[in-house]
Amino acid sequence: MLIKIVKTSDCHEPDVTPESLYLSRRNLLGATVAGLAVGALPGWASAEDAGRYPDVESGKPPAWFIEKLPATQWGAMTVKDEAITPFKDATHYNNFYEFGTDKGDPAANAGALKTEPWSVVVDGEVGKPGRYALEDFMKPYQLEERIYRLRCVEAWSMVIPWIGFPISALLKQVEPTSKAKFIRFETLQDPQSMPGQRSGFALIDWPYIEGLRLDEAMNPLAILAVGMYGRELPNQNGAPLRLVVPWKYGFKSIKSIVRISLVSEQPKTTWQSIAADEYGFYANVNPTVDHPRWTQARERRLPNSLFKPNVRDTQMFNGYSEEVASLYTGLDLRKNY
Ligand SMILES: Nc1nc2c(c(=O)[nH]1)N[C@H]1C(S)=C(S)[C@@H](COP(=O)(O)O)O[C@H]1N2
Ligand SMILES: [Mo]
Repeated sequence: MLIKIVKTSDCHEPDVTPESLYLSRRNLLGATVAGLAVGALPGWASAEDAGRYPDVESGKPPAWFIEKLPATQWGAMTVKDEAITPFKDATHYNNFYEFGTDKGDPAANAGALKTEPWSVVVDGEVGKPGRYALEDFMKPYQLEERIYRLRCVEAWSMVIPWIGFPISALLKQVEPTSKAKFIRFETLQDPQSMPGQRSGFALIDWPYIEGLRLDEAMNPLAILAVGMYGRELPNQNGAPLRLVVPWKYGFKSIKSIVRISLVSEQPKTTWQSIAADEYGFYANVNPTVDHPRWTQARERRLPNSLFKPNVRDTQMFNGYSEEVASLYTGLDLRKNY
């Protein structure tokens, strides 16, 4: 069976996180959540916005991002009683196999990704197909901050303040035809800047592909993100445009998107193609349906360590049942994992 041959590939890691990664970290949570401490302010943001995440570094964001930021609606649909994961952890413990399979590889290697200029193609079953420069693609949308849990299928989780806009707003713009039943997303393919695409790690048939049913994509929780922690997305987190679907396992939240297609058939997604018995199309977070090789009943909330394992119970739909459970009435979630 395929998965036995390709051990290193699988979207799993040992249960013990290297403690050195976390033991030395300052705990920034109190300060960042309350937004009280104002550190070095990046020149591009208003003092108030920068004060939300005072310890976050930023390069020089693109002009379109700076222009949109002041009108951003902060803190919508927010996880209120759980600490935000420190920026350092959210940007140095990543899955982005285009840049390598170790958690530190994306931070180490994604600097080579060129995100400006960037274009996005919208095609398939839409009334208004097109190819857009990112700044034009973004024009119709107002940005919102959404503080969401992110639960990886590997049983770790974080809480991340994203900046983005609902996919429903995009669908309104592009006018899906009556044949459109799914939305399919594609990541950039560029072996020159993405070492994972040219390594011997040939398991993934690049580019990375993900998809949603159209009604899932219409759910207000599903967003396309262009930023996090009050700044633009770091490359390792999927700059300049990524999907965030917080009630599904993290692998659905595809990074560095270059193509969005409305399609009539369920798209064949990357992890499903690698091991369909382990990673399904739906990938809804579900504590009662275990991965064949580990339990999904619990998760490690990062940052954690050997001494502070920070283990918590996994919630159905990652805690978003109220918003999304009705999408799946009548569907056997054990079969449609
Ligand atoms: N193109 C692409 N998108 C991807 C991945 C990837 O390897 N390639 N990994 C996925 C997985 S498994 C997870 S858990 C999340 C991690 O997002 P983060 O690194 O911003 O926390 O990105 C998802 N999106
Ligand atoms: Mo993941």
